[in-house]
Amino acid sequence: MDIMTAFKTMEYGPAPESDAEAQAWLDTHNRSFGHFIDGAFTATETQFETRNPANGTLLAKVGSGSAADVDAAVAAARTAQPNWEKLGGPARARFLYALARLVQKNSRLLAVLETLDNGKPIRESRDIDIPLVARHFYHHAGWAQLLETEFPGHKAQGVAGQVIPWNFPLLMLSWKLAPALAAGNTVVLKPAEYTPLTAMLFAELCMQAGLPKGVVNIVNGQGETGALISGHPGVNKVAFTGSTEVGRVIRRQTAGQGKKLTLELGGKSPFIVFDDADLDGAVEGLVDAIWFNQGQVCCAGSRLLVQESVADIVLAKIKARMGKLRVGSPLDKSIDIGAIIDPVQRNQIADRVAAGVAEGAILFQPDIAMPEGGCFYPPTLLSGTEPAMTVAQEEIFGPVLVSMTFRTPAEAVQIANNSRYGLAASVWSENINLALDIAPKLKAGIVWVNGTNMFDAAAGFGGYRESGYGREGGREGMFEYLKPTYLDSLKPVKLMLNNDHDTKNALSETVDRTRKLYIGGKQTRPDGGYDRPVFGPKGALVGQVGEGNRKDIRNAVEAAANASSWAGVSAHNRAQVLYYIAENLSQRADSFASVLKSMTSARNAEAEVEASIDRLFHWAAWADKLDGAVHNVPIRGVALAMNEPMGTIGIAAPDEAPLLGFIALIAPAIAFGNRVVALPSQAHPLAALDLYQVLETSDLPAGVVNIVTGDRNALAKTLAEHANVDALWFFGDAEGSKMAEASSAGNLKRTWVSDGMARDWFDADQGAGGDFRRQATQVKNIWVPYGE
Ligand code: TAP
Repeated sequence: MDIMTAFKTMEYGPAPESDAEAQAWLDTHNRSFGHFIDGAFTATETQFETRNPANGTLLAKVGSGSAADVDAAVAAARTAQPNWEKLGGPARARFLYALARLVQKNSRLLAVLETLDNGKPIRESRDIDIPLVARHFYHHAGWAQLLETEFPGHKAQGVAGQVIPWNFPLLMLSWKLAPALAAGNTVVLKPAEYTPLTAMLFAELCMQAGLPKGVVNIVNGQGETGALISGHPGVNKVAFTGSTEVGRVIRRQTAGQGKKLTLELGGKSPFIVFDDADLDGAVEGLVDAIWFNQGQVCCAGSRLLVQESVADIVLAKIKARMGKLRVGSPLDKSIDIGAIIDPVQRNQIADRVAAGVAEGAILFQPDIAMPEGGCFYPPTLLSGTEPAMTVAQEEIFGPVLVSMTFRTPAEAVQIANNSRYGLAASVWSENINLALDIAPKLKAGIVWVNGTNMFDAAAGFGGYRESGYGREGGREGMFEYLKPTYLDSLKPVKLMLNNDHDTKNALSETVDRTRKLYIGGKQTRPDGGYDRPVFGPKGALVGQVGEGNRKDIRNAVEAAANASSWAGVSAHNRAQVLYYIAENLSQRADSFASVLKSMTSARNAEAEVEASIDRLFHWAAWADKLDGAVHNVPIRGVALAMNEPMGTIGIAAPDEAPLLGFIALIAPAIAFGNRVVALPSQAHPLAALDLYQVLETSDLPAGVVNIVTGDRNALAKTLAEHANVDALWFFGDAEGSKMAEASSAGNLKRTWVSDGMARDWFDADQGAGGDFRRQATQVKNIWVPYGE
């Protein structure tokens, strides 16, 4: 036999990693864990089992967190929080650094324990998960060090309640803990029920690092325990990673509780291969996209979109490559695909594949050796699928690739965006012009060009649409655990409904006409045909406005959708439009001041108009200055953080400062390329409505700003429920804030609510600070590796 034949026919020998140390560690704990609360391990009454998915053996029993356990953990976190924050960033940085070092020192034990508990190949836990965990603590030690100078005017949220899934157990823990601790929060975290063990080992590392007690609390348990944490009144911030379904439950549960919420949810990420791509490279990328971690990856490239002209070649290459994948013991260092987390999950994968075949997909599974016993599923390809099929729309969360074809770049974008999700996307082309043209058009929080599944602590990770909101990692991730200091000093808003006067009152002289709605660049009669009176401070009727209803909101949202080209207008041109609006408002300043005076007793009407003009100048100035960033990620290449508009934003403007509050909200929204459907102050709507004359003469395209008057909370509810509204800003009463958050759960739109507090709209921070810029945009990270 010659050497070549020997190489080709040689069988793999097993290359197992020893699990002796990890088993010994479990034995030192008698294979029994409770929780880690207030710096100590606690015992629990009820426990559940955690098993090795590769062979079904029992690894340990773990405590099931009760309401009392969660109360104790939250109390410990609350007590510890002020001192932890007072320690200051540099002192916290030392602790984060110590944790990073301890993770590195214990990396092999952590990797083996992770593989035992989760079933992922040791190659991945050893070379990807655990090094990234250390990287996260290092990176955030840096943010702690720089906190005071880089995030002035901000403070910690308080206690963070965090719930994580089982697919990257320790990595998700690090994504949650590191920024929270760096920002000065204390934490109550629940690991997933299937994978609690590395979190328990991490708790030991916290003790070794001398972390003050109560700063990190880990409560084990199932979904109910997670719900006890996210709903707990002592928790100020909830960070959740998991399914979109549970994300929705948590959004509704926490509505109106004044908690900041970030959701990292599911995905059905497209993997787009153009005909000029390096096809072998793309196929190798695909292995990492869909067979990494058995495909149990939220950002898995699970939807292959391949250009029709090369589809047959690519599919043949994929099938050949699938025939070389090795499925087997996760502790074997030469294994590609390990075990599925649990039989429940495996059965779900099998059911979804069967449903796909029933829908007409063509099934391919390679003829490769499968392990006996254990929880395994073969690499699978479903080809010939159509975008509307369930398997092309719904997450399978397993090693199953769904493929379809496209003809033109425009069609690729259309199919890629035909999803309720928007987590990640991969674009493969040797034509950099094409790749960089496609990337911004994809509705996804992360785009990898000629690569896939690249992660780093310096680049934010998170989704668009129903993949959730908020970012983990990078500067943007730090803001998720901070809040502006002024928020603590706000006073509750005074309700000014202004509708309990006698409508028979004679119209005062200031009333000249009934103001209509403003939809799609036109003044429109309300659909219902009714008007509502507007009264002055002494009860005199000072005007009439349209009584908008659901239909008017729907028309306004449609008009906003038709104005989507506004996002593509250059920032310079958007700035110019804002300058025109300011100029035109300034020419009519007197008439706006007199309308303000007619509605309110405010003595500062002139000042409010002046401040409104200034605010327009402010956002005109910002329009072309909200630069993105080039993140320092450890690849040969760049990760570009681009600020993109949210899309259509529903805005309910406040009653206090009825003109300035309205302009303070719509100006930043449109400055950064959004369209708005705005509800002016319910009590004092006239000045905002008079703006349409200003807008019409300022070159603002029709549909970019739409104004609907009426019952604020009822109209805001329609906006919150509308699937084509991408974000909702609500500045009104506490009840309306709760409604806005709860009703937004349908399409998981991002909300920004006032929780019933009134801000000082004249104040530069409260009325025009960094929050406005961040709320008006979402960050997309585009990874572009380079070099031959
Ligand atoms: P989920 O069922 O959503 O579980 C995630 C976590 O939430 C688990 O700890 C779970 O506890 C807990 N939980 C369940 N019901 C809860 C409730 N009502 N309130 C609070 N917590 C609750 O997801 P999974 O099956 O573990 O993970 C798979 C999903 O996560 C996939 O959809 C995947 O796409 C997504 N995922 C997303 C990302 C990012 S970054 N976007 C990352 C990883 C995974 P139990 O463990 O006891 O069920």
